[in-house]
Amino acid sequence: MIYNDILSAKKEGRKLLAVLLDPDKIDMNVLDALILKINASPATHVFVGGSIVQATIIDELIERLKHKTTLPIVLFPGNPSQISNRADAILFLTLLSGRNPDYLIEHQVNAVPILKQTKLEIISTGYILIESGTQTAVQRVSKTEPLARENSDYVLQTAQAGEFIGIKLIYLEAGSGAQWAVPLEMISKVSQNISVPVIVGGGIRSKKAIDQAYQCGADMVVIGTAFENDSDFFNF
Ligand code: 1GP
Repeated sequence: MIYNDILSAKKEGRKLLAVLLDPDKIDMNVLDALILKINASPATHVFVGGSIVQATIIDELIERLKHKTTLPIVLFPGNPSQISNRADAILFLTLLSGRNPDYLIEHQVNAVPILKQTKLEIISTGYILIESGTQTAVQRVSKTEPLARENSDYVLQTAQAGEFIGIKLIYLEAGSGAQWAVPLEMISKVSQNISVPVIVGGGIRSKKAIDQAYQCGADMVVIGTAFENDSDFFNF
């Protein structure tokens, strides 16, 4: 089970790295070469998702990934149309930082009949969007405001509320291509004061930034744009 492995990794201090593939941005003609690079990289998981993606492209992408990599494929969906039976698991997201009922419960309810047709492992995830300099796609699509960078106490309070509700992971998100990544001090505060694993993503563009996030307590780091822009990004 993917979640149990994330828990074991946290316990053992084994840091995890997810490569995020956005089907809208991937050039399917070079996919095989990209997968080879992912296999040669330190990545431990492949996340698949984006804000607007069509389901048919997702199925094809995952099918091809499954043939060429043994890494777990985890859906990171923007909405219920992005569910594919071919993946291994799904981050079942609740946008805890926002106050838009569609992203707090409406999409989740609509996803149930689709999920019931699949064997996907469902991993309940509290998704917390943090202000990152410019408006990001998540903000635009979800019509919600991110939480302030300066207020890590409130971010922690939000993560703790998620934990009390019963979520299994906290995802601190600056947004894809973010100008500023999640503040390191915020990662420390949250990871030291909750017991579920912490994923951090958005605007992380260097090995140094990955390592700093780990040192501050991130259990998993997500890399999207840096690998999209440079398929040799992981040659460090
Ligand atoms: C976005 O956290 C992910 O949801 C990854 O962000 O594209 O900035 O790496 P980047």
